[in-house]
Amino acid sequence: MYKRFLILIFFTLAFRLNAGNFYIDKNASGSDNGSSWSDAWENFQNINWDSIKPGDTIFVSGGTDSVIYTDFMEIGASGVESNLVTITKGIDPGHNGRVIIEGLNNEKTTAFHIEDKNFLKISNFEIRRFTGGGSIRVENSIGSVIEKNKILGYGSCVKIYNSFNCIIRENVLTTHENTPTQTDGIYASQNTDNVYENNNIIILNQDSYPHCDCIQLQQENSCIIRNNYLEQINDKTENSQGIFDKEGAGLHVYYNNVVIVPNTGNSNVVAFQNFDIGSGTLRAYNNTIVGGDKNVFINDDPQTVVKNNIFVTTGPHAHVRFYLKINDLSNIDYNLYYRETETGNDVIYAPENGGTMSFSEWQSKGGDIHGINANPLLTENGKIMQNSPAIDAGANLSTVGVTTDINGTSRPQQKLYDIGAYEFTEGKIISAPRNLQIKK
Ligand SMILES: [Ca+2]
Ligand SMILES: [Ca+2]
Repeated sequence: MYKRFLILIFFTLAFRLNAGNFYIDKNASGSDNGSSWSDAWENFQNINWDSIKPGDTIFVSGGTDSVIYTDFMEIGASGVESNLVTITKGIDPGHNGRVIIEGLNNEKTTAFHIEDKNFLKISNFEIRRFTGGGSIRVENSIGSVIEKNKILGYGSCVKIYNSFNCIIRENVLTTHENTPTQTDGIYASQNTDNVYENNNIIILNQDSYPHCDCIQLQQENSCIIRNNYLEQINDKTENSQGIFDKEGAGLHVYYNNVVIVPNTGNSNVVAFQNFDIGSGTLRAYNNTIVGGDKNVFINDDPQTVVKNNIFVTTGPHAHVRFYLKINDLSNIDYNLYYRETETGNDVIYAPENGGTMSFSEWQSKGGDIHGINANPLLTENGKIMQNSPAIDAGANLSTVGVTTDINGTSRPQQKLYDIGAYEFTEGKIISAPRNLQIKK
């Protein structure tokens, strides 16, 4: 037994020692073999992918301040589950500046392309002005991680297809201000068990034609969307959605997201739509959803659970819509509804008599028995202020995995769970603003 343990240690160490570092620097002028900064590969095409093994890291030089690459990378190696292959910005002095990958005048429409390769991590790059679908594009991949990149998209920022157990996290994504191209923050299609978390996504595109969503999911099979700050800053009144989740399957869990889509009139702030072929079921917990005149929330799922969410709308139309009969209306509870106009309706519950109803009528049907119909007192970025009625008014959702807020602050603070994405912590924690943007 002891011997077997030693052998195990030996192999673990051997594997670790084997994991290597490789280097790319467009300003290097050595042997171009990737072995050191001085002998770094001089462009992305010169990478010898056969030499890249699980656990290896490829560093790209950012110089002392920044280096701009007009280049693209077709990923040619895989990691394994316990040892990813990492592609990231340099960390050594003289090489730890910003790595900017420039799309205009580029031969390719995407900066990084993962296809049929697994367990990769792409992190800490600045990518701008790529015109294709996905400045980072992932297809048929298992266990890959797209992390801490800043992308200015002239098309969609991150696209991921037919992949499994991938994570898109802590990216700062924004778009061109006026282009007829679809500029989604994240466009995901036909993936299974992916996680989309802690991203800041701001859609600036004003063009009225393209369908620009902060996050769009198409036929996604089970996913988690949590701790994201999602905002549309433009004049579009349609084709501009926060989360658009269509024809999914499995469990789709959204929590601690702030979604702000103030101008929308004819599209949705958050839409969960099974249509004919979807069978997905939604769990929406502790989101703060602020929208224009209608369609803040659409749902096609009779088994849905919707708790601890703030729904705010600026107009008179009902903003929360349940199209199908909910099997158990006690699953829709502890939400706060607020309509800025004095007249109008709060909820559309389609199975019941045409379905448009005030908050009190909704409660008389059995919805939101512990809910609130009052101004949540939000800041511009969706935080609750002191004296907000959302403070200590939520259900304890620790059993379903909600134990922190959008900033990682543990729940509950004070006595009980707050409603919405933020737990109120007056004077205790200073956090960075979530609506960061990258500049051109
Ligand atoms: Ca879209
Ligand atoms: Ca609290």
